[in-house]
Amino acid sequence: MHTLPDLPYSYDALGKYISADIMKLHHDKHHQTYVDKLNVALDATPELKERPLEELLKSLDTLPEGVRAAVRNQGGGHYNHALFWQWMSPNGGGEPTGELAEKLVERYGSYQGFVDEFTTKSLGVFGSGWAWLQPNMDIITTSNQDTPIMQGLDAPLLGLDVWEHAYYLDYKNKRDDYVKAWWNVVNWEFVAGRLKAND
Ligand code: MN3
Repeated sequence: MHTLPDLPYSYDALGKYISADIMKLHHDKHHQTYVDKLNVALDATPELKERPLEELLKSLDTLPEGVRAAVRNQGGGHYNHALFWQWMSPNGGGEPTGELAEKLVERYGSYQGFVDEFTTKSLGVFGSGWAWLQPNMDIITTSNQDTPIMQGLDAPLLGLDVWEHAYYLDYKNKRDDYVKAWWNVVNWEFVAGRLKAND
């Protein structure tokens, strides 16, 4: 049984940038639904129930056809959102330091250069999807709930949900305002920890 992880902070903790209304809807309804639908799909395939979600996502091609789409969409949604809550923090924002900062500057010229590139790619996602920073410092995007590990890539260091459900209540159709605000809550400590774990 997969379960919904608690938010690591209160619903209103990011309030200035992302409202409690959005956090409640996004976590309690959207994420919960991914978890529930994943469990329903796996109920029909008991042999997959004990396998870690990451492993299922990395081997989508080998899964029975009847469950593959559910693992991709609902499992991907669960995996992405479980990380997304941790990628934000009421103590977030500012700039990364240490090895992460060095690597970003090496690749993008400056922290701002990285932010600009990541923002451009986020705004370029047509419809629903995500933008990612990979351990090799590539910035990539995926559609729907697809996640880099499905594509044989490393687990992302950082990801941004650009589905409308992530911002519509606060920002209506202005995805650019949402992305601009989001930089103020990015949990760089968590991102840096993921880079370290990848070394
Ligand atoms: Mn979402």
